[in-house]
Amino acid sequence: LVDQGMYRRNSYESATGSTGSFPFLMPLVSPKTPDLYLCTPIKVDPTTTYYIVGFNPNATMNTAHHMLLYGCGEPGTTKSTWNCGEMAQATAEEKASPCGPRSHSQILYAWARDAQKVSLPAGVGFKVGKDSPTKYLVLQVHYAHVDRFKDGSTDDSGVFLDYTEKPLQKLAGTLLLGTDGIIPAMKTEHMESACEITENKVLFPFAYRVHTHEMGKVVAGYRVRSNSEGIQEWVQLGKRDPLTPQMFYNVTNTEPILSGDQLAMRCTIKNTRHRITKIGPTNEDEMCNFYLMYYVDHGETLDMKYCFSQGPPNYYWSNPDTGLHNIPHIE
Ligand code: IYT
Ligand code: CU
Ligand code: CU
Repeated sequence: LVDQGMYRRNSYESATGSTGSFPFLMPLVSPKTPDLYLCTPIKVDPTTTYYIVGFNPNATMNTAHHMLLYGCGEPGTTKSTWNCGEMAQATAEEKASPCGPRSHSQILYAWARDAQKVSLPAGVGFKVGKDSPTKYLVLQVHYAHVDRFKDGSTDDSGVFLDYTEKPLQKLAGTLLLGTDGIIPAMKTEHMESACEITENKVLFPFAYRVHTHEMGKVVAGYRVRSNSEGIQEWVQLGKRDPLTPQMFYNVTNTEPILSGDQLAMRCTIKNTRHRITKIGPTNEDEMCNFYLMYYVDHGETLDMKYCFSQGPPNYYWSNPDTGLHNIPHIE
């Protein structure tokens, strides 16, 4: 799976060639500052197309607070590890991704709280390597407490990537819905976003993940379809308290998403501060994200990777400028 020319440290890959389990682990790091976010990259062998079909975590909540696995066009750096947290200088527009600037970037896997192994649906895989924009994988591990490293102990938290080289027809993709915007002091705000699917593809949704910071109350995503009478039918894809572990969960409805459907999301954020809170990368800021994982059967995943709105006070579902009239105020 890995380009051996550039990265040799994970050299105990399966020898069978066509399928295997690649250990993508932190290279025995010893974090010394609490709340450190460490990233490590691997370059995928660019001469071969691989399909990642499962994720087997090698971590415990005693050590790792959370882990995220990103697919990137370019990594943020080619150092073997780097501090990829906070990024105080990053603006909300730059988004807190450990991929290179303006590079292709998507989250493939998320782990928190002793979550178990996950397999994609049978026959579904994330395409990486030769015939894919994902040329690198970046693992991010959040080390919240570092007491156990005081004596120089090291850590190899990470994830075993189950992969195959046998071509799969069903390709997995992620779509990220989110908002910008501000939440007034001492106010509960709804942050909303919606986009129409305009590509002529059939999406089979299978997992979702929500993300906010500490003031998030609920995040929900929906498929919205106008029926022949022009009435909008709402089907829930997922809804969750964002302060529960922010990993991928099964969608609540697996009905296909078709061209012409809208995808809509809402975050309810309760600003308990006596000052405004804006969308941004730090804990002093908030975020509002709904990730949808889907597969397509034959053909490529969506060109559309993001669905972001300006959020409050400029954008709500009911904004007459968006064409999204009559959207009920569901919670
Ligand atoms: C401003 C914002 O909403 N940032 C999110 C979403 C985001 C993720 C990725 C934006 C872009 C990306 O390439 I991947 I552009 C955000 O940073 N979310 C956090 C992580 O930092 C990714 C999260 O846990 O979902
Ligand atoms: Cu964490
Ligand atoms: Cu965030």
